[in-house]
Amino acid sequence: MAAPVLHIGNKNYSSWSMRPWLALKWGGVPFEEHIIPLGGEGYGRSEIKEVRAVSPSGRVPALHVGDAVIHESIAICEWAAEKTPSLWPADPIVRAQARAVAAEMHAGFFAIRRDMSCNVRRRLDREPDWPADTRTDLERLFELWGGLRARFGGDGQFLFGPRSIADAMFAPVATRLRTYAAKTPQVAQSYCAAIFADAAFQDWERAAEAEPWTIEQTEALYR
Ligand SMILES: N[C@@H](CCC(=O)N[C@@H](CS)C(=O)NCC(=O)O)C(=O)O
Repeated sequence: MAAPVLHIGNKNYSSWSMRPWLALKWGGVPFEEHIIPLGGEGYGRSEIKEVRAVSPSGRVPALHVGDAVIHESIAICEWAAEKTPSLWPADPIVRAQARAVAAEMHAGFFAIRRDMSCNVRRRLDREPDWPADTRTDLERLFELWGGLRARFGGDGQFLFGPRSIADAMFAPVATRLRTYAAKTPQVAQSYCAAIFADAAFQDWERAAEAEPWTIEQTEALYR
């Protein structure tokens, strides 16, 4: 069978695409990627024609495996873990906790997602003055990362020690903290540094930096 194809958005802007892309890379699962530049006609309404053609939700990422289509970032990460179970922690209870925080990221942190739009290559000089709900999200994020590192980090550098899908889910958030110059506690800083030092993350980042496309509404934030 031909290699699965992961349809993704621009690497600079598509945080949801980064997550399964990292999980597949970390899991050593072979795949091809196909980038659909986001922005333009239909963007923000799940109505980009090229996305609709490959994804039933009108959103990327979507993984094509033979004639099956798997959409939703977390489902693609789970598919990667079917191939490479070590993408989740081995202990069933710890694994459930890793799934819980991955689900929390997938279903929550709305204010961070609203106010800190993913823009991998951008760097603000000064942190914006966040509304209360964004500050609450940031506090929860730092509490969550700090708690997991203290309880499960052990000798590893990631949330549950070695890299897991939980880290794939939070990796784009690390870039958002960097983009928007967010004041970050020490434990979160060293966690972000571990993400930024990861070889697969760096491949993604280099590609994001080299992309020719810009999404003006994201670039205009806090200008
Ligand atoms: N819940 C979806 C979210 C996917 C999503 O929102 N993707 C964005 C790109 S990061 C998208 O396709 N946007 C197209 C649009 O807004 O029209 C997932 O986890 O995969």
